[in-house]
Amino acid sequence: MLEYSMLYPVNTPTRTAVCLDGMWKFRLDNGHDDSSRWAHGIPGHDMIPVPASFQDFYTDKDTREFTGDVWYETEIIVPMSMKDSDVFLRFSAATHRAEVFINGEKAGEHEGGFLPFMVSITDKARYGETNKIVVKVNNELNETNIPCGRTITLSNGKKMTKPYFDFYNYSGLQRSVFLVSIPKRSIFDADLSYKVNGNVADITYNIRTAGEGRVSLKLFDENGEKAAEAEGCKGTIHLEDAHLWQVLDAYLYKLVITLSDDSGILDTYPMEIGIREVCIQGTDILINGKPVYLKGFGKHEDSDIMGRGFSRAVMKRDFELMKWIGANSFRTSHYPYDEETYIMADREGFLIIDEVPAVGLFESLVNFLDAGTGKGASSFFAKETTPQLLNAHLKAVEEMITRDKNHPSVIAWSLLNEPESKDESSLPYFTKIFRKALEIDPQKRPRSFAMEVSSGPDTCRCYQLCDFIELNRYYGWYIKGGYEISDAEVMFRREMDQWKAKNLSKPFIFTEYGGDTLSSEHKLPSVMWSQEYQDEVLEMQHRVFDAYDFVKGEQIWNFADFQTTEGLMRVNGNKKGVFTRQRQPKDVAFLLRRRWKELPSGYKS
Ligand code: GCB
Repeated sequence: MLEYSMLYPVNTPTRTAVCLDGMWKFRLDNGHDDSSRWAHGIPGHDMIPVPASFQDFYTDKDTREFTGDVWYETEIIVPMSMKDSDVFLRFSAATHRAEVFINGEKAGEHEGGFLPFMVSITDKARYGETNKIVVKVNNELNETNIPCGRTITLSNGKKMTKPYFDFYNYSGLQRSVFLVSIPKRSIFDADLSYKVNGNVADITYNIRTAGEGRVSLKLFDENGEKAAEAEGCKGTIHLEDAHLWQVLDAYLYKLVITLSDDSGILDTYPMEIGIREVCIQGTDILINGKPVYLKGFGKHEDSDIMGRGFSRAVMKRDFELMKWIGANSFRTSHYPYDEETYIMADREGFLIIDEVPAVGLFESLVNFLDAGTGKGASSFFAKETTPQLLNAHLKAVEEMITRDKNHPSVIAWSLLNEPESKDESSLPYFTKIFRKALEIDPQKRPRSFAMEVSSGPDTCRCYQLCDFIELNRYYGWYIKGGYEISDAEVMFRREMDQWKAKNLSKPFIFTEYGGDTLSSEHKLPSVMWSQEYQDEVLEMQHRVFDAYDFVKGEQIWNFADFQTTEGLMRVNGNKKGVFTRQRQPKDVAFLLRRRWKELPSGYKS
C-alpha cells in the first residue's frame, strides 16, 4: 500500500494546494564542481520553467543530450496557517528519479518518471519563513526500472542514454509541483465502482481515512442539486434515475466526501465522478451495456520547446483535433499522462486505455525492426536484474491504478508495450503484473499488453492473460512496404486468420498501425514517406480490420509526429503522425475523418 495519498491536490475549506510552477534555478551536475553541498543551494544563475523538459531550451548539444543528475531549486514560504496540518511537496512527476531536500535536509525520494509522489515536510519546514527546496533529478536509463534502456559512457567521458524505446528521453520536472496541506485526520483514498441497469445505478464506495472519524458522502448532479447522501466508509448508493456517463456524452456528478467528529468537520474532498459500467462480453467492449468500437490514437506527451513538459494549451488543441476527426478514444502510450488529461477526457467523454511506463522490455534499440527479424535477447525476463525490474513495474502499476481508478474515462489497463513474450520466463513475470492490476482496481477493468509482431498467435506465451488483445502491426511499412504492399496484405490476412482460428472470443484492438510520412512529400504515383503512400497503407490496413468481426477498435500510431533519439530510421523524430508536431493535419487526417465519422459507434456488433 502506498504511504501517501494519491488524491489529486485541491483547495477545499480544509485543504490547500499551492502550485509552485514558474521559473526555477537549474544546474547540470557535470562532475566538474563539488556538488556534495548543492542540497543546501545550487550555484549559478540559470533559470528554467517548471513544468518542462530541460532539453529543448538549450542551443548546445552537450546540454541537450546531458545524462546524469540535474538540479532544480526554488524558494517557498510555508504559511503559518499550515502549522497544524500535514504538509507535503507533491510532484506530479519527476523523470526518472528524484531526491528532494528542504533547507539542506533530505525529505524524500522517488523512482519512476511518470507518476506522482509526495514527500512530507511537516517536521522539516520553517513555518512563516522562506524555505529552500532543492531537487536532484536523474535521467539515466537501466534495466532495473521502467522504461528500460542503457546508459553508456563515450570515449570523451560523457554519458549518453540508449533507450530500448522509440521516444526521446526527455526528462526533468515535466509536470506541476504543489505545496500541499492536508488535515492530520483526513480522507486518504476512495474506491468507487458501478453497477448499471437501464437508468438504475448502484455506486459502491469504500473510503479510506488517515485517522478516526465519521465519513459521510453527498452526491450532487450537474445542476448542483443533491441526488443522494450516505454515511459510513463503506456502502452502496442506489440511484433510480441516474444520468449515465456515456461515450462522447459525459455526465459528471460531484461527490463530496466529508470526515468529521463531534467537534465538526475535519476534512472534505470533492470528486467529479461519472456513472458508467465497463465490461467485456465475448468480442464486445460494452459501456453501460452498449457495444463501442474504439477509434483514435496512440499518443505522446510531446511538443515543440516543452518536450514532454505538460501544457494545457497543447492538451486542449489535441482534444479539439480528436473531436474534429471523429475519434472516441486514445491510449496513453507509453506512460501515464498528466492528471489534467484524464480530467479533460472525463469531461469530454473520451475513452482511455491507460498504459504503465513498461516499454523497452525487449533488449533492442530498434525493437520494431529487430523483433520481427528475431534479433534481440529472447529471454529478457530471465536476467539477474529481473526481480528488481519486476518490483519497479509492480510499484508503477499500483501507483497508476491508485491514481487513475476513479476516472470514468479510463476503461482499460495496458500493462506493457511490446515486451519480449516468447520465452518461458515471460509468463511468470506477466502473471504477477496482471494479478496486481486485478487486485488493486476496484472496477476490475479489462487488462492487456500491446503486442509487437513477433508476439504472434503461435509464438506469444502470454496473450491468454489478456481480457482483450492489443496488436501493434505495421504491415505495409516495416513489413513489405512500397510496391510489395499487396504481399503485406496477404501476410496480414494470414496472421489474422491464425488468430481467428484460435477462437479466443475476445475483442482485438489495433493499438498501433500506420506508416511514416513527411508532411513535405507528395508523389504520384506514391513512394514510401509520401503523403499519398500513408493514405494507401491505411486503406489496406483498414480493409483488413473490416474483414474480421472480432476487431473492435483501431488506434493509429501516432496522433502527431514526435521526437525520438536521432538515427538512420528517424528523420528528426518519428513521422507517423496524422498531425504534424505543430498539430496541423497531413492528408491522411481527412481520410480518417471520413472513415471515423461514418463508422457507427457500435460497429460490427
Ligand atoms: C512501435 C512502438 C512505438 C514506435 C512505433 C514505430 O511498435 O510501440 O513506440 O514508435 O512502433 O513507429 O516504430
